[in-house]
Amino acid sequence: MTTAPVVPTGPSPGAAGAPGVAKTSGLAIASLVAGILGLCTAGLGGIAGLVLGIIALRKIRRSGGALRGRGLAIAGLIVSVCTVLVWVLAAVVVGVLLLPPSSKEVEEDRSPVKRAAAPAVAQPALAAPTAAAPAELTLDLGGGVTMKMVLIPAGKFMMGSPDSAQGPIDFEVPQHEVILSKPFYMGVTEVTQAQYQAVMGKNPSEFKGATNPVETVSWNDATEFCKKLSEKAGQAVRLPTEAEWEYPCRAGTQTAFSFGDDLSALGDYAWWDGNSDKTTHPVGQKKPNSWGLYDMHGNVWEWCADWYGEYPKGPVTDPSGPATGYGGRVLRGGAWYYGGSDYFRCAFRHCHAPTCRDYFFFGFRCARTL
Ligand SMILES: [Ca+2]
Repeated sequence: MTTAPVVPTGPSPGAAGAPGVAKTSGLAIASLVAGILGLCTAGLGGIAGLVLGIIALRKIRRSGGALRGRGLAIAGLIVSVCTVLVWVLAAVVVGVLLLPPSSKEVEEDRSPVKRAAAPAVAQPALAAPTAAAPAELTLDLGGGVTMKMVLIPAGKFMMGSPDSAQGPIDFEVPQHEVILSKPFYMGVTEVTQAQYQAVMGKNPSEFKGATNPVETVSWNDATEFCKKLSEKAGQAVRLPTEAEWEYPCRAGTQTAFSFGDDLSALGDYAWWDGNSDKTTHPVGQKKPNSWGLYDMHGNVWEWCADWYGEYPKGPVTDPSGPATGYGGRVLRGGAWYYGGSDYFRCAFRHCHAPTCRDYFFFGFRCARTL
């Protein structure tokens, strides 16, 4: 096209072939129109415009510039070329969009964030993970009465007393590793009389007080309370196993008490013979241990789920005690009635018949399966 003769601006003297001029200009116009139409018809018109424009230019060149329409033909060609380019570009874009995703993109699409946004039906095997368990839990016992619990993490600890410990009771040894493989909730306080009344409709306690711990309850009474509360609150409430009691009592320590080995600090954390004035006291008045639990030492003994029996000789996971034991259920933590240091140690074990409700210092606290 760059070598084509210059198109005269005026009518050629030998322009006898007017029909030829008209025909060539018509081709050029057709080229332009086809190119424009090509913009709207996804390329086919553009190709037609190209063909028509080239034919027009060839005829103009053969005529030695006698034929008019070169500008129109060139314009038609430009539009047509642009149309074809747009068409190719559109085809490339569409092709990219329709290409199967790369393995990386597939992996990213399975990320938790995108998974959570995807319909559950479309990704049944990749359901969104459950929300993390809250650190605290409040159970509704009805009548405005609640029970607060805290999340106890899964973990491991050394249960019992070392052989060399001063004054360990025989059944505190051998000290052994316990793994608690699942987190669980533990009552922040002993079960109060208001809580017991709300669930059981009665209060057997000797020392009356809505916020005092319930006492004069047997192991059977305690398990019945947990069963009824589970039905009422729709929660899996139960007594803690003995290991589930000692683990949060220690709260990460291996000392005699959760606050160390200094007996002189006992009064800051526990109601015992030295400060109780011979009665129970409202729960939660002394200092909590570092895991937020009150009265793990003192106030009332706390029933545990296990039968009382010998400890295993090696590491155990999620222990639940012997099958029958020695006829008694475990009690832990000491009580307001008792003096000395032994009864309040984290490792100290006590027991009594599960039917016994003769003592005004036997109480309990609840655990809840996660
Ligand atoms: Ca207690």
